[in-house]
Amino acid sequence: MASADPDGTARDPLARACPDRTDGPESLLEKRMRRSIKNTLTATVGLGAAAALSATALTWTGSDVTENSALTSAEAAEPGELVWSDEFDGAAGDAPDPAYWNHETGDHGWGNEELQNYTESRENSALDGDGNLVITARQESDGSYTSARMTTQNNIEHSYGRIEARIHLPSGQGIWPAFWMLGSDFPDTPWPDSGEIDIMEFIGSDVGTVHGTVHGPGYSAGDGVGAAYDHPDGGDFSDDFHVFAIDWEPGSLTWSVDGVPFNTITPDDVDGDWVFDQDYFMILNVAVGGQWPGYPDESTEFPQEMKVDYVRVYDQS
Ligand SMILES: [Ca+2]
Repeated sequence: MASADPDGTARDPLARACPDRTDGPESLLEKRMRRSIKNTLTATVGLGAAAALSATALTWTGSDVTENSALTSAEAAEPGELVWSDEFDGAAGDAPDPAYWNHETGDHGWGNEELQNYTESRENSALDGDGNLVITARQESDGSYTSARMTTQNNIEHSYGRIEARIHLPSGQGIWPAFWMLGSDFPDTPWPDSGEIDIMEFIGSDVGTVHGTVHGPGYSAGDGVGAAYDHPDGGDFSDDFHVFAIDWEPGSLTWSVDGVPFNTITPDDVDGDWVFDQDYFMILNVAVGGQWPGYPDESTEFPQEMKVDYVRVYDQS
């Protein structure tokens, strides 16, 4: 586990969201959006997984043919063999399987001035008996916040293929759930050189949008490279379960939501070394507060639950 640095400030990968302390959430979002504009998918409402497999008909704005081709080739393949999954079957109140999941604990802000104390308590992470892992962010009686952050480091580490999770997101001002990955050489190789792939981040006050981003040497924190994806019906991503995935090949990462691809990143898109040809481990967490999402206010309801139906890893086909 990545616990050698108890105060977390030196190596914390979640520092990705605070490039400089003068950068407010809006300007950071603008920065991310600016980088994402060229790959923004427009108005392909109702495109399901099957249609996504023939992605040649997608409509893009401001993109060129080369990028369309890259997307098509990345999405044209069926995922390969299922090589690992956690379906979170088990009795209500059970711990997530310790053969797969580590808990990272602490209340040091995690590099982003976050408020929560991550715990190993079943109050913050447990199976629900209906096939889901539930990570619960709580406000305790003393006003403090608790939640959970779980990783597969040293247990499940993988490269390439499809990495996906089916998640019912929490929401609210200051609520910041994520499904993401770090290079398995972390922390021996410090972040951001170790690399980070954010399959899904969600700012709980902005329920119509999810974000997919990479960070590496020369393109980390607010200079991470990625795209935002808006709910195709103008709806709320916390309304129900959604499937968040990357399709990952040597030299290419494609993000999708519910089978709809919305961004592809290749070495040409990053201003530094491509650090995505190595094994990565997975992370699930719900942060409370931080420089990007801002902080809970009187509108924020607790507890907030992130329900995860499954996490699945497929080899390349
Ligand atoms: Ca399940």
